[in-house]
Amino acid sequence: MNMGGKTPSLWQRYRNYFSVGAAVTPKTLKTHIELLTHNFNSLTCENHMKPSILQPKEGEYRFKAADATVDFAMEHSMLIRGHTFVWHNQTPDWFFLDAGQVADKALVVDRLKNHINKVTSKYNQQIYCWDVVNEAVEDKGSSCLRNTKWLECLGEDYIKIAFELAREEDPNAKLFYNDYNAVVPEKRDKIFGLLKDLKEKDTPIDGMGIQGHWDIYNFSEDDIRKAIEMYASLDLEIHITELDVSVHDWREPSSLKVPTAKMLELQEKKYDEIFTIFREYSEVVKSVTLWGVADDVTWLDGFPIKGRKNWPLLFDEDHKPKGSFWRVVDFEG
Ligand code: HAH
Repeated sequence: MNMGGKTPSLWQRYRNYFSVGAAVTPKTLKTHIELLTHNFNSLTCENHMKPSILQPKEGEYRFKAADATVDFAMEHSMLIRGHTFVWHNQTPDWFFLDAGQVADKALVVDRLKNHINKVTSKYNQQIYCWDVVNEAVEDKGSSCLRNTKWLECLGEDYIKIAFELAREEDPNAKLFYNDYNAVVPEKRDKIFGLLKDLKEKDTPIDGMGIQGHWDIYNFSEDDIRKAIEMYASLDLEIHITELDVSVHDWREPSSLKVPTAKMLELQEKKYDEIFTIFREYSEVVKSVTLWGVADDVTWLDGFPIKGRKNWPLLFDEDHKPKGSFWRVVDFEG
């Protein structure tokens, strides 16, 4: 594509389809400014809006890093996706304890309400949607809900309760359920069942967040299509919330310091296919967020294998557009 020497802007390329976001850390907000402002019109805090950071001790709120992200987004007219209120990780134990014992339901609900109230009243004009509940569904086996402290303290209704509190506290925000492996048939069917049940019980839920932590090997276009169609059939908006495409098979060890040509070639093909599907479904897919900005800073360097370098994003370690980037912006229209 000839752009007269200028790299096209991702978000402008997609302005007729969906918003294009990136997850940021307090560091990348400073080190990746050019890429961020040129390519993205939505931000998610990778960690800094999680309960363990916003309220590490009861009543002690730490808004500094979240504020910096919100200020940056406002300055550059970007949207912000809020991530997250109810999750089994990065949530301090005090939420669930009362004098060393498991707290009763009323107390935990009250704490969740206070947390949501404090955060949404601070940012209510700025954060347009929230991942209210993250990763509540069990990957394998017959049980639907993951065994978590939320489930233990609040019972099976906890997801509905969380959405109701969020709606009450921030009536204007779009409220999402968010999960990984959300296109894998076994888990997809469970998530679908959960969402259907929530809708039937008039739960105020607006959307489904498909995380999209995918890789270059295990991939089915049909699974992605089918999942989008199923969730959308429940009258839910779809966001792709945490997209990255790992160049490694899940737990395959690697000591590579640079990606192989083959890896990059497969990755380009995947990104091309994925974004082609998203464009096809842009009636329902309203936002696509990459889980990071460029390959120099990615959570996948530490997950699921610590120290295994990965290159899952659209910009390389020097912040240059990769082949995958060019494939994503190269389409008619
Ligand atoms: C996500 N979990 C979380 O939603 C996000 O908050 C975190 O920063 C990184 C990833 C993904 C995940 C997974 O893909 C497989 C197993 C557990 C968790």
